[in-house]
Parts: sequence; structure tokens; C-alpha cells
Amino acid sequence: MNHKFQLDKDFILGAALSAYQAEGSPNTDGRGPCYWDAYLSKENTGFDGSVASDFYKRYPQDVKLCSDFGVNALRISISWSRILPDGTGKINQAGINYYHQLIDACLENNVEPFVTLHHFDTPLTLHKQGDWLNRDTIDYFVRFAKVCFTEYGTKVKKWITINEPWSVAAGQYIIGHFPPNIKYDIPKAIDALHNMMCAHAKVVLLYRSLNLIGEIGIVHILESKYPIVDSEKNRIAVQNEDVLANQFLLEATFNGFYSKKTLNVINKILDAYDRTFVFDEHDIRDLSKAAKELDFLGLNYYASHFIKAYDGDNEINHNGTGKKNSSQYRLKGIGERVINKNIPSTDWDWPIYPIGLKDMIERINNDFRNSKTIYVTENGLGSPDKLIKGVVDDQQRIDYIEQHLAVIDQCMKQGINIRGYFVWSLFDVLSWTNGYNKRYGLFYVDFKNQTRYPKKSAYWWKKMSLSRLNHNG
Ligand code: BGP
Repeated sequence: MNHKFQLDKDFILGAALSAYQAEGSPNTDGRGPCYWDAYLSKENTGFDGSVASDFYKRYPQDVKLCSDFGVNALRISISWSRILPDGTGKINQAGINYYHQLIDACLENNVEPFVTLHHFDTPLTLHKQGDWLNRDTIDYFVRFAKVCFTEYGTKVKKWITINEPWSVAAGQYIIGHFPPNIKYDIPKAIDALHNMMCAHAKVVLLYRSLNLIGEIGIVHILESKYPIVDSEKNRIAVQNEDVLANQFLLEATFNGFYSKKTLNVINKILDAYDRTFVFDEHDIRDLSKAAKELDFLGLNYYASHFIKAYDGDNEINHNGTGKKNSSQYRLKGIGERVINKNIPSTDWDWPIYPIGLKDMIERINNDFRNSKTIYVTENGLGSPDKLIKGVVDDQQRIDYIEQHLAVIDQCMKQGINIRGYFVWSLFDVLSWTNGYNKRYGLFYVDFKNQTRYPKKSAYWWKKMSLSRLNHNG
């Protein structure tokens, strides 16, 4: 196979899932509610997660699909409310057993499990008490992590604390498409980001204290920002967007403190709300210790943004239907995301821009001394795939993955330590704010009967994965 990239046999080629989006069975084996259960309903959003892709029951076949198709690692997440149904109290043995079985199935099939502790699904009780805005959630999360490390710590060698703090904070308090559906409340978003980073840091330090043999990291979604036209004003807008979504988190992750420059930008944004960002010095102590202990960064990348200055009223419209050009994202005094006509985009208005991934990886490598290893922990194309006579021709997805693997390869050739790539997703799953029409899987799921069909991309992936093994093996 001729590719625009050459991967050696140690490079991990995995696929990613998350508990809520894949499992279904929300009321089975003593699971408690998480906040998505109540929110997603046919009446409210037109879809729910009651069955999803039925991974709770079908995991043995699904893990086998991985090994049959050259997927040699699987990113899964542990549902907090299966382990601790109300988030804090009694441990649910049936939930513990389930993840033992799932992890064992991965290991038996030579599929390395990468396990995330929080993938958007805070238990409902804790969500109602303020979710990440409530500092008690940090301690409860540490306890949950301890239960997981104690149970699975000798089997699982790759741990991820939190998936995409930015998406959580922005979804809950800026865009408002995640419960509690609050819009344009940037102060709340910043507090939630900081608290998630503190929770992450405490869990990293806990993991180290247990002397387990394995690695721990965090997953951030990191989207590069560019001025649509180069001007002083647009550059400031780019900086605002970037500091909020990227730099603030990168500094907390790798430096363990916030630089003066970053705090200036954050506080300037907060001026409009008569607020300043206040944090405790103890938090900085934990963050800076954890920054040195971090083994890897998981980088999720789908898109980048083109920005111009904006001073009108806040206006965000989330394109959750796939109706092209229906997105709007404009924040007063921060900036506006605009269409770049020279860059293709998906039906959900996500610009397809692999260079943005390359720029982000190079930036992390250049700017952050504590950055050791990167895994690209999610990347993929959401599209309304069609199953026609048992076949899904998703050549567009193959092209998308190829282009992104090509820039990863270029970064590795510069000596940057990137150890793996995970396609989102293994099979079609629930998309939090878009339902089931936005499909990402290598395997098509017929949601009427849960049959899996390998898409053209799954066959391509298998060949690509095998050619890599044969080439070096
Ligand atoms: C990431 C999340 C995933 C997944 C993916 C695709 O932000 O970690 O859980 O959903 O994005 O996003 P969407 O389903 O909104 O298209």
C-alpha cells in the first residue's frame, strides 16, 4: 500500500469510544443516572442514549472486530455512575465486574485498553450540586479514580484523567448545548476549566503515589486559531480565542501555573463581567507537581478556526443537524469564527484542516518543556454515511484520516514523540448534540437492529495497519 506516511510497527493504531455514547443499558446492573440520561430524550432532543450502540452487551464481538481489522488499541471510558451510582457513596460490584470483563476482553484480543475516567458523564447527583463548579466534585472524582486504579491498575497501563475539559466548560456554560445549558457565561466556564485541571492534577498525583506500572495523561481538544485576514484587531481576537480554549489549559497541564500574559488576557475577557480570575495557591502547588509527573498528552483534533474581531452581541448557533453553513459563533469582545472559503468543511461546518494539527503539535513541542509524549486520541470525520446494499463507501473518511496521519508522520520525522493515533470512532455512536446521523465509525451501525457493517474505511484501515506491521516486522 502506498501512503503519504510510513508508520512503524510500534505506532499504535487505535479507535476511540466513550461509555455514554456507546454502551446504552443505562438502567442495567445498578448503574446510577448521569446527567445526560435525563436531558437526552425523544421529547427534548429527538434522540436518547438508552440503547446507543449497545456496546454494554456487544463488547465481546466489538473487541474481536478490533483485532480482526488491525485496530490494536481501544480507548474506552469508565462510567462513573456504574461504579458509584450516586457519584460518592456505595460501590456497585456489578459495574466493577463489567469493566473487568471489558478490559480482559481487550487484553485477550491483544487490543491495548486506554482508559478514560471522565468522558463528559458526571453522575446526576453531583451534576445537580454544581458539577465542576462545585469544588467537592474534585474530591469525589479522586475517590472514584482511586477505586478504578485499585481495581484495574495492574491490568490497564494507559490512563486518561479527563476528556476535553474545554468541551465540557464550553458546552455547559458558553455554547449551552450540554446541560445545564447556560449560554455566554465565560466566568463559569473559566472556573470549571480550572477546577477540572485541579481534579486532573490530584488524580495524577494519586496515581503516582500508588506506584502502579503504567502511564497517565489528560486529553485536550486543541484547535488552532488563525486570523481570517491578518490585522492587529483580528490577531487580538485570535489570541482571545486561543487563550481561552488552548493556552490556559496547556499552561495548567505542562507548566502547572498560568503565565502573566495568559492571566492578562483572561482578566481582560472577565472585565466585561466585572470579574477577575481568582484561584488558590494550593491549586498551583498541585498543578505544578502534576505537570512534572504527566506521562503523555492525548490530543483530540477535528478542526481549526478562522477568526475575526467582533464587538456585537453574543450569538452562538450550534449546527446539530448537518445543515451546512448554519453555525454561528460570535462572542462580544472576544472574536467571531468565520468561514474560510478556501478550506473544505463538513456538513456540520467543521473546517477540515490537517495543517492545524501540525501547527498545534509543533507548538506544544516548542513551547512546553514538560511535554514528553503525544497520542492523537481522537480524530475523524462526521458524515451522514449511507448503507447501500450492505456497502458504505466512505472514501472521504479515508482521505481525511490519511491527510491527518501524513502530518503526524511529518511531525515524527522532526523528532517529535508521537506514539499513536486513535480514530473516532470504532463504530457509529451517539453524537452528544447531533444524535445518530452524524456518523464517525469505521463500522456502520444499523441502529434498528445493531448490526455492524465494516465501511470501506475499515477495510482500508486493516490493510494500512497490516502493511505497517509487514513493512517492519
Ligand atoms: C469529541 C468528544 C467525543 C465525540 C467527538 C465528536 O469532542 O470527545 O465524545 O463526540 O468529539 O463530536 P461530535 O459527536 O459532537 O461530532
